[in-house]
Amino acid sequence: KFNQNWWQSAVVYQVYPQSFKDTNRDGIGDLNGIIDKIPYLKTLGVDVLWLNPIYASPQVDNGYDISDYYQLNPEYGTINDFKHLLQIAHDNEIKIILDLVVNHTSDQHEWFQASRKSRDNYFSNYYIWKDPAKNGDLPNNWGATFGGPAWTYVPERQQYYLHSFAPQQPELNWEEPKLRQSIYEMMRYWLSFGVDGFRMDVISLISKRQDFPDADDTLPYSKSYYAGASNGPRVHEFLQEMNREVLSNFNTLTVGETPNTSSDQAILYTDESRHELNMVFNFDHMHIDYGERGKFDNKRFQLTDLKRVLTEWQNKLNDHGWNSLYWSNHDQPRAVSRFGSEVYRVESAKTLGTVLHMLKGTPYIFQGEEIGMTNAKFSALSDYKDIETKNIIDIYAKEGLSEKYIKEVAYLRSRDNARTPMPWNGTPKFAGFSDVTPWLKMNPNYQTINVESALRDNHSVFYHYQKLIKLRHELPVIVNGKYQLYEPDNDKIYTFTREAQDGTMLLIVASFTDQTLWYAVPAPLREKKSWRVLIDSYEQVDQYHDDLQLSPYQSIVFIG
Ligand code: TEU
Ligand code: CA
Repeated sequence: KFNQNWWQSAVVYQVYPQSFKDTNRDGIGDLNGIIDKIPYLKTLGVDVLWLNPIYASPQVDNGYDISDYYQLNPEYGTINDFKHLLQIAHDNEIKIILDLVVNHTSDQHEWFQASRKSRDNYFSNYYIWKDPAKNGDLPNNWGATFGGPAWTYVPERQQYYLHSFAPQQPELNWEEPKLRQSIYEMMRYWLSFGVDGFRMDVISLISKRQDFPDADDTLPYSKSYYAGASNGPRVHEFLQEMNREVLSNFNTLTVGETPNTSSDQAILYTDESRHELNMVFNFDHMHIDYGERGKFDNKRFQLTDLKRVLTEWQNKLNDHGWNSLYWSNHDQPRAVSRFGSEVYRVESAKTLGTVLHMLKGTPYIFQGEEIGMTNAKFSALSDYKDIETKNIIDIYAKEGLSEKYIKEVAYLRSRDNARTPMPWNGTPKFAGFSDVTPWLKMNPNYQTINVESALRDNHSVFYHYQKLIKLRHELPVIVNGKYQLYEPDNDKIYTFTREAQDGTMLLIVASFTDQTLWYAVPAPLREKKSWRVLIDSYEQVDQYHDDLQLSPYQSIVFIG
């Protein structure tokens, strides 16, 4: 062990439970399916699994609408199945973290069912209620992420409740001390049960400005609640309290999902001396291809922008705080389709892996990324199941945009691209995921892109990821080395170094183009003549040269 915190040298693998592996033939992935695949994950070499929400839920937003924090979704299995999964994972030295969704619950949660009844019962204050404005209007101008206003009226209370997402996801009121204690109690329950930490959903939104200010027009309507909800006045106080009351008593990994959070604010969340979270998910590199209409657009990113935002976060969180590293998750398109190339699929998947895993921070692999899965080309708009995509399809159709364009942006950006079931093999119906029709369509390319073929091919993306993970476990410079960017304006090649205190250096040269080209290593780095090849995505180069011939999407890491 060369690092004081285990989570700094760990690699996390994100499992989307409903799409991982179905064992009881209902077309929905389950806990026993995850148990079945522990040997696979062990072969890959990951240290931690993050499971998206597995709790009881009406599934309006695929489990991010929880109706009971203490019950599991019966479709995924029983509490004993979960105990069994934890046991087997731990036996294999794999930790498990759960999603913690405490900015909102489902409207079916008993707290909300009680809260909505009257203004003076035990749970009245568990949610955010506001009187109508003077003219009977909405309390303010905030819109919700999945469409419509962020306020919904309840006649019993003659008040509106706040919801940043769907109306079925009412916002919890963190100003209420009883609510906070209820949350901490629930967290202690799961940590005592044996889970190893939490990924905290939209944790940057839990503290609202109590004046609930109108948003100005710099924010898109669907995100206008940021005006009074993101990084609010008490968010750090609440997290420090949570840390004192819960986290400090357990050996956990905590990662906060923090929309609308700058790198400066991220330091406040993750600086160890502040006792809040271990790391946060930053969104800046997710926004470099947003267009005029936001996420659902066909704009392609620029490599120079990617380098700029990744470098900013690497530098800002070098001395204080810690980064989390990701290309994709259940809310984002597939990495290859978005930041690489579907033509050079294997090549670009490997290079994306290399770049991410050579950065400073804790890498997160989203299921299927390790076999280079792509976005899913669905034949009909009705194949999409995700609430966000359906809402956008509706809005764009009303705006009069063509079906062709709507299909294109859904293909480029829908959350369902990441959510298609894991293709374990190439057999028809249904790729080893299930024997019955899955809850969401398979990616139609499962006959070529699947786990079985990746495991059969020594040069697959899978084995490249396996090597990257192993390197992180062996080389302290990958965990601790200081990052430096070279040639910020080069729009084809991403070159950076990592330098450990003992002088060990890594030089990473990664091509983001489909051309073959000659690349002159920057002058200051040529001096250091003792470079050896650590890993080459093409497995061809065996020696360092000042001038490198790079094939499409090739990346090479040198050590010296
Ligand atoms: O996502 C939070 C979030 O900020 C979303 O608006 C996200 O940006 C969007 O999905 C991208 O288009 C989290 C969860 O990861 C997401 O799955 C949930 O739907 C959301 O919270 C509500 O719980
Ligand atoms: Ca099942």
